[in-house]
Amino acid sequence: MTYGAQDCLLVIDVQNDFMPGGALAVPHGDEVVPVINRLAQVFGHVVLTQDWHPAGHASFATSHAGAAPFQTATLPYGEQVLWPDHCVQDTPGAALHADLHVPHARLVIRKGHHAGVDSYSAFLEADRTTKTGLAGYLREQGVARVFCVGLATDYCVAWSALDARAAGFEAVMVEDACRAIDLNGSLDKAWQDLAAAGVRRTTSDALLAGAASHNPWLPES
Ligand code: VGL
Ligand code: ZN
Repeated sequence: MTYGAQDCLLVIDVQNDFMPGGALAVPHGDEVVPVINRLAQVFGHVVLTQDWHPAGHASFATSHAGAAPFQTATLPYGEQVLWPDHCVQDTPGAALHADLHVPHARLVIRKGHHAGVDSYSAFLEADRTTKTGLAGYLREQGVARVFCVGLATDYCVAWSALDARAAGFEAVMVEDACRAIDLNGSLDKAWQDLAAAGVRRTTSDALLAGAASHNPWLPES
């Protein structure tokens, strides 16, 4: 496997609120940070995302009378899991993890910013209609393949990989560079959906080994 100008590392939601102790903690979420830092060194093109909700967002349980976090609600665009308040715009919880070190990241996509619509995906909001602009950006940059990493495997990373495929990109999940929430079987379902959509799986070791032999972006040691 080689990766170069047609490849992009897509780093999903490596934010404080998804870390242990955070508002919507993903178990072992912090463990992805050093893995992503290593991987990013062999990609010339890196895009980051931030979950970026206004206060009172429709995906927050606190916005629905009588609702508790991790229940579901029916919103105008369909079923929505209700979450604890998280990643509120411009709060410390919405900031990227302080140890994430990707100085050459070119673009940060902020998603979930419409008050009434969630967006797990970096490409398409939960109404399945409103685009973030990422597909157009990647296409203009000549990207053909995206490598998806970050948090959470079964929500924002999986939805982004599926939508990458739907938009015509090759998509690869780097499984040890992701961690899951795993709510009511969501992780098994995500891997099934990903396989059915033709999303491939690899590991950071395999990618780094491939980079050592082929990748034009690898810094000389
Ligand atoms: C996410 C739930 C709610 C994620 C974001 O980044 O996977 N999950 N908002
Ligand atoms: Zn969110």
